[in-house]
Amino acid sequence: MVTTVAESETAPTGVDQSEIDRVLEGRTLIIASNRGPVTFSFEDDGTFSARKGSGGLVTAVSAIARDRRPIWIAAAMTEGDRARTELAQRTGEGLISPPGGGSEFRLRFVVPTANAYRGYYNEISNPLLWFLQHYLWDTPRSPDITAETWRAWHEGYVAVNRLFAEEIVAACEHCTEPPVIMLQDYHLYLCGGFVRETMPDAVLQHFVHIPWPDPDYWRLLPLAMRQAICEGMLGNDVVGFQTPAHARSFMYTCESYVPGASIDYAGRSVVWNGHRTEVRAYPISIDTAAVRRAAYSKEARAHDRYLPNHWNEFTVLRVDRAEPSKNIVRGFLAFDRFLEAHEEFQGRVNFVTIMVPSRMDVEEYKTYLDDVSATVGRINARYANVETGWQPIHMIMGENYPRALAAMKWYDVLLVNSIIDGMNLVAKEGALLNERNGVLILSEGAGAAIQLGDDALMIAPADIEGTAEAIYQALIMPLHERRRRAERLRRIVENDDVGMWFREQLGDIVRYAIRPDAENRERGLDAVAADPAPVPATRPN
Ligand code: GDG
Repeated sequence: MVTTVAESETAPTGVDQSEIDRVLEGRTLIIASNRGPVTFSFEDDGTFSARKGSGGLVTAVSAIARDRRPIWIAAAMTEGDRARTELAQRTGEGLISPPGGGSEFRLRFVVPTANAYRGYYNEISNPLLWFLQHYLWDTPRSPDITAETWRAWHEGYVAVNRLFAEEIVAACEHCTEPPVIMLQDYHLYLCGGFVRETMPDAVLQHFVHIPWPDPDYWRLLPLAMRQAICEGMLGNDVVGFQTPAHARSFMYTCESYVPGASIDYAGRSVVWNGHRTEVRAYPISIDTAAVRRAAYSKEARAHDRYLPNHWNEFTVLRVDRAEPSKNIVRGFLAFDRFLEAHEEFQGRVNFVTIMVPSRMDVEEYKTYLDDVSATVGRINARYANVETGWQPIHMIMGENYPRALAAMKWYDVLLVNSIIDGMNLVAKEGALLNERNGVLILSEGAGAAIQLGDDALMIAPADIEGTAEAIYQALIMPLHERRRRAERLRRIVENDDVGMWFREQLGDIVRYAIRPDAENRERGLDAVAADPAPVPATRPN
């Protein structure tokens, strides 16, 4: 059964665009994320060139925030970023503009030492927090929190979050009004609290792109770490999650691990240390116009010429970063089972897999990719037909966003079977772009299930037999049924552009963090205590 979102949990903020514009005018907007909107390279002739940063987060946020000319704070990822920062410091340039005079954003890089960055990114953020938040641990064996983890925590994660906070504060030096600061994702959980210590008036918001697990699972991290993470988040005025369930888990986690936190589950807020934090769900989406443009661009059309070599009478597609939470191996096992159970489809259906290599410096990712390759090899060996040259699985590897979008136009079935994930934007891109009334098979663990589940074939992510059956049902579904579902999916995505995701966050920032502040600036804790909403500290059933 598909979970529906209670209306009150996603209701629009009641703040219209003109009020957002009026209230935010004159306020500096700061966005902070680990990865920035561009990365620099140092050329032989002494100049710098810049390349657009990769990843869904950067694409989504930069597309919509640029009208407000934000200052973007990001970690220096390349030698070029570091050299460009040195140049800016030497010349007193302050903010870095992208080459070519683009004015849509200005940049400041945080430049941690290699050791600090390794601890923050390669030891805490990705192997620990990402795995925890996707429920990916094989708990009898992992994680092991050792002295080395603690060193990475203090010298890496805490230290780099402090650097981000310092850089944010420095960027606000000349602000006449308290700036609006929007923090992104799991790399920066401590940052809001650190900024609040120095700038009590700052307007702070944090959006978490990945799931937020239940308190029991968080217990696998030492109390001091999980408590610091929750308290850091409670430095914000508003915290946002992909789904209402993740937002509720956050409140449960605060109730469990933050002494003195008072939770209002009905009003969706946490009061701690004299400060109220609103807890909301903002399901992220795609920039529909930009995705369409990219899918029909010259670059994407170049792929239209050879991609059909991979298609068959029926084509099943998946597009993912190559990583364990996407559940790629089980998807292949389900396809194997489908071919076994429905021999009549052998030779007539191809499973095309587009995979973007990801985080190959994390051991589990490498091992997972090995598992994927071994599974593909085994299934292809089992079914390949030497006479016709047919092989069931076609694997296309490499970073190429236009190619991924071009492929989405063609599928008959799109498989998005992630185990537990934030949103899975691929489901939305496919629904928007597909031209063949393709059927979406969607995991209950994908955030997108809340919006798209009624018109997709839903599967439990570990259910190989059920996924095999869903592939069969999708391939035999009558045209009128496929068309009805595909049209509804497309309409849902068209009505839910990423612009709305951003506007709703700005609306809540205005509603909860700026308006009450302007009205009650001097009241401090009184403003919290005087709020008419009761603050029951108990969980709803
Ligand atoms: C996290 C959360 C959440 C595809 N090939 C390439 C490429 N893509 C694009 C896809 C899609 C995006 O990458 C992946 O979207 P996901 O939603 O699966 O995102 P994650 O990367 O897992 O990121 C996730 C998301 O944040 C946003 O909040 O939905 O749940 O895990 O747009 O079309 N992108 C590039 N090169 C490719 O070859 N750069």
